[in-house]
Parts: sequence; structure tokens; C-alpha cells
Amino acid sequence: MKSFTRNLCLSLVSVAILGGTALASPANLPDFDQVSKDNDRVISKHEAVQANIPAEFFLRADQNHDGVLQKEEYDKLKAEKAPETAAK
Ligand SMILES: [Ca+2]
Repeated sequence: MKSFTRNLCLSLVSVAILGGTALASPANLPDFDQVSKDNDRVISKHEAVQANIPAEFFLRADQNHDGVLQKEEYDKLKAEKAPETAAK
């Protein structure tokens, strides 16, 4: 029973690490037009949440701090390399 619990914990940790890695790369984000659904040419926080874009990415990408992502800002974010790749 003890080892079962330990294996379960290890599995959960592995899933957390793999999931985190996938999300950590802005290159995996959907295209601008898929996220901005109302044709206002910007991505609102609400649209970002619906597209599962981490708040961390949103805040980093919003370079003029107007609370929405212009296409240029979003494309710049998508062009970033994952932190672990960029570090090497
Ligand atoms: Ca902006």
C-alpha cells in the first residue's frame, strides 16, 4: 500500500512536470485569430483565459500595459523560445 501511494505521487509529479513544460513554451500558443474571436484586433484578458493562455504570458506580452494584447505583442510572445531552450 505504501509503495502504491508513492507510485501515485510519482505519477502525479511527472504529469505536473510534463504539463508545465508544454505550457512553458509560448511557441505552442494558438494563432492570434484563434484567440481574438470578436475581430477587435486585440486579445482581451477574457479571451486569453478562454484560450488557456497563462496570466504570466499575458502580462509579459502586454508591453504597452494597456491591458490587451495587440497582434504585434502576441506574435512577439509566440516567437519567444521556451526558457529552458533559451538558457542554453
Ligand atoms: Ca498591449
